[in-house]
Amino acid sequence: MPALSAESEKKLRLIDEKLLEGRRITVDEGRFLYEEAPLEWLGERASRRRRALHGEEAYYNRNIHFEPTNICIYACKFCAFYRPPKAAADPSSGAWDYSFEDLRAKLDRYPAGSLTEIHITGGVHPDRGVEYGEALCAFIRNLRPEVHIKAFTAVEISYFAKKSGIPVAEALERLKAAGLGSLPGGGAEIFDPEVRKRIAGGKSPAHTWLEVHEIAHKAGLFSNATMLYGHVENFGHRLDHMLRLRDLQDRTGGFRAFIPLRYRNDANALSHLPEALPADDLRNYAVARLFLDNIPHLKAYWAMLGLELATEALDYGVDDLDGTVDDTTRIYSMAGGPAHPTASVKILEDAIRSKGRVPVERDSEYRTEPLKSLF
Ligand code: V47
Ligand code: SF4
Repeated sequence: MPALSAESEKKLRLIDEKLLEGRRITVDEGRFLYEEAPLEWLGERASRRRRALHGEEAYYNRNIHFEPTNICIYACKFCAFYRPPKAAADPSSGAWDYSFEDLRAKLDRYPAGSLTEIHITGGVHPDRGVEYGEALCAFIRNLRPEVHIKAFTAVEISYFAKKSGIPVAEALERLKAAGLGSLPGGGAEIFDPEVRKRIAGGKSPAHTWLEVHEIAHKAGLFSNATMLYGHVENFGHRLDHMLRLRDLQDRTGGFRAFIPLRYRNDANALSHLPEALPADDLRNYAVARLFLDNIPHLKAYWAMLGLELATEALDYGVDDLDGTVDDTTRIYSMAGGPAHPTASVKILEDAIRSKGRVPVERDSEYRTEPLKSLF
């Protein structure tokens, strides 16, 4: 990056003053940070903010994923994971649809107390309404009452409600009663309507995603938020996305973590696009940490990024690496992420220590104290 002009140096100083006083930065200032701030400067400021929030602690959890099906009514261009409903009957198509007994076999591999969370996302299956979601949550709660169920993106929940002919609020209340603990952040992609149309076709629009999360927060469920970046969007679109999240968080306080997801370009309809470079990823984490001043946690999802780069991101505002995962997700491996994402507690703790930080196991709500007495 070329040396900064005197005017840019001045802008940077003013932003720094604002940050030091705990004042919010604007979209224009965020854009300036993306375009002109030196990466080292960003890392230092994002670390300062992270330290104020979490000290030297960096978090992980013991989780697995369950992806019930990859059959999906949508056909997002960035997605290497989905198969269209007509492929369901063709064994060579790579489509899958696991039964509850498959899930039982999976959970049986984990002794009591070895997991705190199951993360569930998958394709939007044409035949499934809220009854399916309720039955799945109830099945898990019955088998493993101690495991937090973080399940169903806003896109899946919106379809459950539509299919069952009920309002989203009722769908969420029913899922919560069946054992749902929180919502993962997926399905957000990029909120800008033009970009969303280009990469995610007919999928639920931004306002639906935001409404589902707002209703969930009001129902006492917390949630995460993702942002898919590094495809056809620009910095303005990223800031628009984060601004909408910041506004919603001001109203509800229900988001726990923000999870930027770098577009991976294997085996999907946008494969001609190059991927973002590691320096872009680090810049993005740092700007997110500074702009999204009201979402407490910033997660580098190592199963998408690789553990090395996720560890590097700890120096750019990140305080959470996600969990052990144990090779239970295929969304990223099918698109070019690590082929068999699995990490032991020791691997995650060593990664965190390698950055001079203190590893802390958390539960899904980022509580750390109860864990010490639970296990
Ligand atoms: O919304 C799909 C992304 C998301 C690709 O809440 C891709 O803790 C990159 O919900 N390249 C679903 N990303 C995953 C999700 C999630 C992941 C990690 C943590 C949490 C959490 C939630 O996966 C989708 C989409 O944005 N995705 N394909 C791809 N080619
Ligand atoms: Fe379906 Fe989700 Fe893939 Fe889009 S990202 S095609 S909604 S599985």
